Amino acid sequence: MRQPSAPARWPVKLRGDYATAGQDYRVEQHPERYSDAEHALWARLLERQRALLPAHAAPQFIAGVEALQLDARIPSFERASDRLEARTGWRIVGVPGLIPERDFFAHLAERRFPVTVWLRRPEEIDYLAEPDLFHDFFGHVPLLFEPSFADFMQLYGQAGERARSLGGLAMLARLYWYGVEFGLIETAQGLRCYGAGILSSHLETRHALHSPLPHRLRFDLERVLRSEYLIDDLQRSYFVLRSFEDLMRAAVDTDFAPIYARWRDQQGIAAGELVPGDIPLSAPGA
Ligand code: HBI
Ligand code: FE
Repeated sequence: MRQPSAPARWPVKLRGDYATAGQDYRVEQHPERYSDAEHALWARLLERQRALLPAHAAPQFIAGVEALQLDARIPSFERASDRLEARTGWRIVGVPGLIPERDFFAHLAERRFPVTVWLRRPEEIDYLAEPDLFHDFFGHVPLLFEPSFADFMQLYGQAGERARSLGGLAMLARLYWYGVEFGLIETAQGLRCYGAGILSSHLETRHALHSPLPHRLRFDLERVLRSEYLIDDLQRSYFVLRSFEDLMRAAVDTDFAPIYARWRDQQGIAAGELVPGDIPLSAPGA
């Protein structure tokens, strides 16, 4: 039997309690154990991000937040899962924090989204180096109410094992980064954010839409698979979907194997660099 432990080769020391995790890294949430101070911090984070949504978030993300009926208490994963499962068949499972890729993919492939059970400290309200409950829950769960995106996430989990056998894991991780954590989408109101890493961050949300610095490029799957990323700074490029159906279709229709074979051993495209074929989209004004 494998003893669950924090994933090795992560750049920061992980703070979660991995000793109590099951073989698939699941832990109980125990919503009754959060302190009043933790609920208060959740409420602050929620109010601050919720205020940005009308002008910054994709309508599907906003609809997901509404469906979750969040309030000033840290949500129960069980209750949220019941709402989510009724809509797209996904459930939330508690985890101690980052888990090994293999286990993460296995949950996604079964339509289970791993959410970290602990909340950041008050002094980390603007930034922390590993995902916490606010990032995982507020950032990721709302879009799982969107049917195309929900299907894409399952497909992503299924693609993991195949990528491993083809030496494509590092490339596939870039699709998660740019397509799930830091994605933008075109809407009738202009560019909007849907990525969890954007919408769980006050700074990144404003940067993604209003800063003159980053590129906002038309989403292209092969381009994304070749693109390096920054894990500890505001992004220098974002990729823009036309629709969530497009993301799903690109993932279904593309044979990843020849793309891995073509680029696996090459240097990736540096963060913020432009290459021939890129289609920059105009920013919606500062
Ligand atoms: N574990 N809990 C958790 N959350 C993640 O987002 C996550 C992970 N393990 C691995 C991982 N992400 C990355 O390898 C992605 O590229 C899949
Ligand atoms: Fe995330």
